[in-house]
Amino acid sequence: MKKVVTLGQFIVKKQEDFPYAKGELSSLLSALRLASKIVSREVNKAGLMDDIRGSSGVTNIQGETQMKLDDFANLEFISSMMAREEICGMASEENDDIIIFDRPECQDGKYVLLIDPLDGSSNINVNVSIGTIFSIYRRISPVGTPATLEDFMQRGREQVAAGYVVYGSSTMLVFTTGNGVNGFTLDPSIGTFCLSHPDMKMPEDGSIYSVNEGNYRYFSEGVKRYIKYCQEEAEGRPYSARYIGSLVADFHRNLIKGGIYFYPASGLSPRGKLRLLYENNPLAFIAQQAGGRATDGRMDILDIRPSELHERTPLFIGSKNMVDKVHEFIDLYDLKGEKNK
Ligand code: AHM
Ligand code: MG
Repeated sequence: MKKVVTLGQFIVKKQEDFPYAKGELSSLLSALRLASKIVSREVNKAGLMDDIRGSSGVTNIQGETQMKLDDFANLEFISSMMAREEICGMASEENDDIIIFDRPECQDGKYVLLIDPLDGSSNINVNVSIGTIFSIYRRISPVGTPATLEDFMQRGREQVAAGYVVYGSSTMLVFTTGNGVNGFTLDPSIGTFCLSHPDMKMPEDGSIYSVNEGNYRYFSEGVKRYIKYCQEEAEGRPYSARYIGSLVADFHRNLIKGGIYFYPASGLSPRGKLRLLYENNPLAFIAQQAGGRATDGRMDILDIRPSELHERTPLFIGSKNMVDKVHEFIDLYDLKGEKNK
């Protein structure tokens, strides 16, 4: 019989891999595991309960209407972290400012957590996959003092762990602590995440491109030319267009099958749409650990020094050779100043 490895067992076993192993990071991951299961339960019954599924009518900092499930997930992750002592503060895509955990025990916490509690929330009402994305850094401010903004404004390269949960046809938690990427599927009958995708590797090449092509006319010449390249019927093309509109789900599929996701800068959104700290950095860390690549069209996402908490950047992420290819087009048509046609 095949031996089942649960996420709990895996975390304990791998504790020695963690760079500052004293058990805090393991414990923090366990807290995330529990909160994810609770959110997964609520996501699964969202269709049954209008009061949860409906819009709360509150507008978040990005100017979007928050769904009630967003609120639920946000509060669940915040309260489950606050109840523990591993982290001294959190930043959430749903909150304007950082949340400082000021209990003395929390001020001794070595880590900060950044989270997009429910990404792709416009898909909740239509029973399409959504996700949670998280990112963990060691604090910069001294242990024993309150967390500061500086603790959150680190380059993606400084992440000690990152992951996502995809609430899809099954719920999966995928994470890295800088030693490869592992995926765990929730067995709902026993409420346990089991190792289903050990040592995940993103194929170097792929034949899927994921982009909101409705924005095509607003894209730069380089991006337009790359999209045409994906569609040209030569050398194994056309590629398949697959765009769910839930970054986690699109990324997860491309991680397994090979592909590229991009949300470029455009005339509509000059800095792109996605947030560096809550979405791009954690997925870039996972992509890098799985052998993929993530850039903003110019530089590696992981090298960008953030200048504000809710900063947006363009994102090109996925199979390494596909990201390299889109860069060829950007270099040729955008950076070298070729005129739009
Ligand atoms: P959200 O954090 O408000 O849910 O927005 C992020 C989402 C991504 O999951 C998705 O890839 C993208 O926005 C879709 O945007 P668009 O509808 O502009 O294509
Ligand atoms: Mg999001």
